[in-house]
Amino acid sequence: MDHPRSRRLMERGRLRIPGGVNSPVRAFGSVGGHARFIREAHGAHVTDEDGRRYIDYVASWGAILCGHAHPEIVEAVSAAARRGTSFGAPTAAEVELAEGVAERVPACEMLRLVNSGTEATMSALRLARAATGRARLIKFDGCYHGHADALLASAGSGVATLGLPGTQGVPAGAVGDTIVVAYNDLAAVETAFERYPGEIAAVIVEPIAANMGLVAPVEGFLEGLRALCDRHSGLLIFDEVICGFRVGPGGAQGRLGVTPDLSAFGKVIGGGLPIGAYGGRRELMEQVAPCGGVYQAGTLSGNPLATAAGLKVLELIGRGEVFAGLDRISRRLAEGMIEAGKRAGVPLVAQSFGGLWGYSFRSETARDYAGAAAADHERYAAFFHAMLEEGVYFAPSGYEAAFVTTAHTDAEVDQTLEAARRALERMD
Ligand code: HOZ
Repeated sequence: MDHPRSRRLMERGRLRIPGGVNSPVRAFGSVGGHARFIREAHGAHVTDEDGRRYIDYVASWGAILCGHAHPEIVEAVSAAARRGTSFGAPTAAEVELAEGVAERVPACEMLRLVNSGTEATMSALRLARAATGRARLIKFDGCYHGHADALLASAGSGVATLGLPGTQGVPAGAVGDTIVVAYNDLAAVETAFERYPGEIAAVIVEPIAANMGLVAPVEGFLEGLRALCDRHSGLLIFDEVICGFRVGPGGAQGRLGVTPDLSAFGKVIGGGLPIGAYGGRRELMEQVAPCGGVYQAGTLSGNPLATAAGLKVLELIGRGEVFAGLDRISRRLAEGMIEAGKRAGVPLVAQSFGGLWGYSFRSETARDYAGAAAADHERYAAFFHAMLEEGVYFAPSGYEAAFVTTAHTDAEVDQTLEAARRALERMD
């Protein structure tokens, strides 16, 4: 099926915007074909410029938890806009949002709002380095923590999608203190701590990895990281930009029962508007300027539209059994996909946590980047296009996760699984 308006927009976009997109994965580079330009989105659906409507499992890469254009969020943002879109001065809503997060995530006694997940992880790392007086950092192969230089070593998401060995423009010195080990490999973390005694400031981890497809922590992994950080006086940073307030009301740390020293958030807490946040214990956060000497600032930080949306999301997830509902819907999808794979004789694994789920074309669940990379990404591309034709919009890369919102119902699940069965049965 042709998409002339999207096609023309892409051609025009490419003349003025690198690749025609403002974030690389959106260009459909690894799945082929051309991106769909989205005109509008409501509930569980997005509609492209050619008028085709899709069930959406991208959900703005996890930023949308309550469905697109949720009327109460739209109203909260509209009301905030009528009062002014940016003041560059503190507002009541910023205090309320910090209080709202602290109430739900006790490890975040204090919180600093920024504009993106990248800013949140970058700032948390700066704080960890200052607080420990150490420079080195351990990160995991395939985890993506935004595009700050020090964190762009062996990153997942777009870096993995494009198969970039490293990122041009990042000098060796910027990643010289970044130690990369395999996800779920506690022994490698221990070895790194022993190799650099007293030098490792922090271990940064996605507690549920969602930038190499979906890779769950094996039992004991996060607890082991906690213990190693304690033993070696390093800080544990949870990057909850994707999983925060998506897998449970207390973040992934609440659901998984492991408490980090610092946490980074984004996406859900902005209700679809640009936001990020990092937080932790008072004695750590008070090292951030103006209380302490760790400088970090931003003109639009704590933006009134983003905080209005974020506060409304926190209110909405406080009503009723939101996460039980998300768990049920995403479990149905994951189990249904596994079943569809079996019926079609296609190796397929899938798993789910609240509003986060994922599937991958391989016969065993991946536990690290090597496993995620070994999946059949060509098959992912073929399935992705078959599903697009069926009216289902997944991420245009097998290195991303899938999302559901509170607007996804059994009807969307049924439709998706029927489409998946047809698409898989057509595959060899
Ligand atoms: N690669 C990011 C998601 N893991 C952002 C993708 C986008 O916004 O295009």
